[in-house]
Amino acid sequence: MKISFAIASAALLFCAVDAETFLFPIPQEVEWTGHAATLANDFWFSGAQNDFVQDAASRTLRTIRKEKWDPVQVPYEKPAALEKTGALRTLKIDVKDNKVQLDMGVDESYTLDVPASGGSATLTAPTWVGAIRGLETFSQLVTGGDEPVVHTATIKDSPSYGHRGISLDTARNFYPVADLLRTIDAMAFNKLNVFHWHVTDSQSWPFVFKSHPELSDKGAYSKKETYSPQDVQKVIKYGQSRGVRVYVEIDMPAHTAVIGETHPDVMTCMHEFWGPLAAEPPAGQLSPISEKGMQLVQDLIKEATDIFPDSLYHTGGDEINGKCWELDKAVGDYLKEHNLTTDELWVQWTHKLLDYVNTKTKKRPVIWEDPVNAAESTGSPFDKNTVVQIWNTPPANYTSKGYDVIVSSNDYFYLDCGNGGMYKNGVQIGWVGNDDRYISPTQQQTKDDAFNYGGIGGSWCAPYKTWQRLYTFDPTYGVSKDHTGKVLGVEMALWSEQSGPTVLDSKLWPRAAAGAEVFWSGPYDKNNKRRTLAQVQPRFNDWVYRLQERGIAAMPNQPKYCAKHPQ
Ligand code: CP6
Repeated sequence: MKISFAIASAALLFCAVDAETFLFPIPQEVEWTGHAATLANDFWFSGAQNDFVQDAASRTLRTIRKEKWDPVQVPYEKPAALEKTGALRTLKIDVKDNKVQLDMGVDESYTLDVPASGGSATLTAPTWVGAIRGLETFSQLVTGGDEPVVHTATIKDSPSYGHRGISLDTARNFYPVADLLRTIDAMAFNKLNVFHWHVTDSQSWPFVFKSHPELSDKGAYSKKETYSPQDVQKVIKYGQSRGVRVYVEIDMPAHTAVIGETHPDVMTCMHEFWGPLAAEPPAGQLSPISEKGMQLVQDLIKEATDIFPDSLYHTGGDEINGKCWELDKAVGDYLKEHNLTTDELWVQWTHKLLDYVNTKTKKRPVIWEDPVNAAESTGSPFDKNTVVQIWNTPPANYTSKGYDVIVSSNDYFYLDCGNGGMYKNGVQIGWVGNDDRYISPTQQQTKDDAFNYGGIGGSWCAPYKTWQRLYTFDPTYGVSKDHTGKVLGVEMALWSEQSGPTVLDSKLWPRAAAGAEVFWSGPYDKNNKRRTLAQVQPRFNDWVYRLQERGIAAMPNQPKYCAKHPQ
């Protein structure tokens, strides 16, 4: 008994070479059987109790019937060399909880058992969301194009981080709904699960609010470049059925100049000369002392939080400009009268906004790190229920103060880097590498990888963030052991000053896939070793072809020559 067990597991080990894994992101545990099953003509799924799972099953079937894909660079055994052991007829789906809300903390784990003998496979998951992740993996087990085979294996999988997102700015340039939906598809292929919709900014207001239609009437680039309530529902539902949460950010009090087109009385510093007054033109910031302004803010939050089912709501809060308020007559007088600094006034205003979210909506607020920093340094910290989205500083800054965080370090995850500097009226408005900081001092452990693989350059947007650079990130780097749970996850950001629908896919993919693997599979392997770039490279190259095959216009990683001559 013992001996035959030992032989069996030795055989399993023999077949379970890492190199055979062409799955992406790599599952936590895979045991290959070394056999492939053919796909029966009448292959079908059974047991799906939930509409989303049924939809996912139909999509999976379409994908595996249509897809013409074989790994070319990952060394693997071609099906002909494997002993084909029969046809796979069914995938039995067994889900415990078909009703759970798609939300923070939902269990996404699954077990997929595709027996060497074919016949019937099983996908077991505690929740329907896990089943959707498992179906994605199942689709990836199929190779062979016209004569598809299923590589048989037992897979146990679960995410390393619960919040694995992409944040998209749809205000600087507009993206049609179809582009958002395709992005959600690609996210689901990569097991990403949060779409952070940065839907408004100073330059345009595409989101149609029923309570304030004037904002998009006057503030959208055009009537066409808006998101109607129906559009928004479509995006939310599309995400839901793919296990992708959609949550929204209405950025305030900065990044709001466009509100001035219809509500000039609640704004400050709406000046043509924007240089010292805003991070980029146009200038204009909500007044922190206007009661009408606070009422407008609350109307918008009320409506936005009613529309989006997710339990997170993003309150924005980044990049406020103190001068903008100091130079405003009413605000300037107020500051003097109450003996306040602009930071203190900003923090007071933000407390009001967060109180509103906490008491009048059922949401948990997310906020950019800037106001949290101001709140902590002025001795008026926010409720620790507030989630901090970090873009500038190390996560430990906030985890050590008791906050949960979402990490979006700009020197790893800002994917927008585009056409070099932008100029207005002869003044450079950023987006060019102008200092020689090559990598965050908080991320020294990845410096060698960055050097070796071309991650050197300036700051902010520049340099272009290579997939290798994203891949070398550890979300909990520098966070003390007992605080790692405070890192809820990571978001990669596509700001759109120099991005738009024509470049959406190629800016996101395949780089966001590199991040996706780190967030799902974790930066470390089973032996607690860093997954190296050399290990992942062939599998990543293959995955790019598969994404392209599935209709994502991912940027090529290499000449096709390399795929034809893999060694
Ligand atoms: N827009 C908004 C932006 C940025 C932020 N907020 C941004 C800042 C610096 C860089 C890239 C983007 N364009 N609303 C900061 C979170 Cl390098």
